Amino acid sequence: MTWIAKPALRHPSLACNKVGFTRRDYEGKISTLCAGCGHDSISAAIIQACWELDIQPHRVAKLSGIGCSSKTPDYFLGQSHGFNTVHGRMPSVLTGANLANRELLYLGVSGDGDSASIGMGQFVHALRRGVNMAYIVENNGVYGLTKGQFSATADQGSVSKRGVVNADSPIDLVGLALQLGATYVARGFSGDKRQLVPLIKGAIAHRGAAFIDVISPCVAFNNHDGSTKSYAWVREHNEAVNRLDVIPPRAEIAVDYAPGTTVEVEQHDGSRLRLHKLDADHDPRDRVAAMNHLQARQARGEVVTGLLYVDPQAGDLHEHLRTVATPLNALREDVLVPGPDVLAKINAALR
Ligand SMILES: Cc1ncc(C[n+]2csc(CCOP(=O)(O)OP(=O)(O)O)c2C)c(N)n1
Ligand code: SF4
Ligand SMILES: [Mg+2]
Repeated sequence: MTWIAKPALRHPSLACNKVGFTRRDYEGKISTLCAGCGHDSISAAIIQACWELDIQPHRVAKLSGIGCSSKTPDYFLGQSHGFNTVHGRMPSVLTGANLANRELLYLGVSGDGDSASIGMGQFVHALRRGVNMAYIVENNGVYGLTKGQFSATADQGSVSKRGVVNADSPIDLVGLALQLGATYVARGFSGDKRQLVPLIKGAIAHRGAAFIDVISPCVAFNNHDGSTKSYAWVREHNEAVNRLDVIPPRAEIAVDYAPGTTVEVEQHDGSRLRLHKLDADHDPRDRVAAMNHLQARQARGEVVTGLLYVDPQAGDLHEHLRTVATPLNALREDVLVPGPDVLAKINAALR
């Protein structure tokens, strides 16, 4: 059996959010992943983030490729739109859907194999075009679904379960996203929900291309000594640059951070990202500084997590293309096909 439905029973005393949904309403089918897989923790963080943001489930479109990670949209947001694409093709399908209907919130879920190998050509263009989405890579350094081959994000020198040493240079998707022009770039760890939930909330509230690389240990094939994507390794080498709070528009402001250690940025939708700086050197509004910081810490063998970079006033693909405010899929036929007279005028203007 590849999926198991959850019982529909709801305890009447479950807490509801502002739009009347319980946390259970954001769940999906019962996961069939290995017990302890980091991907399940990421699904739980997505559920929590959407519930806390008071998002109406029908406003979300979740898209994925192929892999254990790409199976996970079946395990959350069971009342949302979903599209499980071909391996590595999620970004182009998401881009097309976003162009057709700009009113949905787009959640792209992928794996390190799905995005950093077969889907690399798609991944880079979705980011550089500024597609309005929250793009999450569940990064375990292996192809989990096909039995644990090294993926392109596996660190040089890391050792597979069978004892093979990886000789290839790794692709760091965070560094790549910064270089490509993504306007919200973060790294999380599936084992740190306190950090991950606000990172996801901030990405969903962000307008533009938001990317989160989440280190997500594969307990079946990449959680042994010698792996740099295991629970033990990431816990030992995790260097968080900040702690994030996301304050939705009109929410009461409660200050709980020491003055002088907090950066606050307001996003398009009026939400505020409040960043408690753990590393005094790091300014998340400076792309070049973020790239330097990442490289410097990586050279020391540290896994940098937190919100690395944000441009709170970024534009998105619709702004770049100057599309109309009405979603294209809601335009009537007479607007979409204005007839030969209008076409003749356009042609005349181009002569
Ligand atoms: C076109 C095509 N090529 C290869 C495969 C085989 N395949 C399935 S999943 C996968 C890699 C998945 O790795 P990743 O995206 O890291 O997901 P994980 O299972 O690790 O979460 C591959 C190569 C496929 N399904 N389709
Ligand atoms: S094989 Fe790895 S990635 Fe796939 S479900 Fe099992 S632990 Fe998770
Ligand atoms: Mg993987």
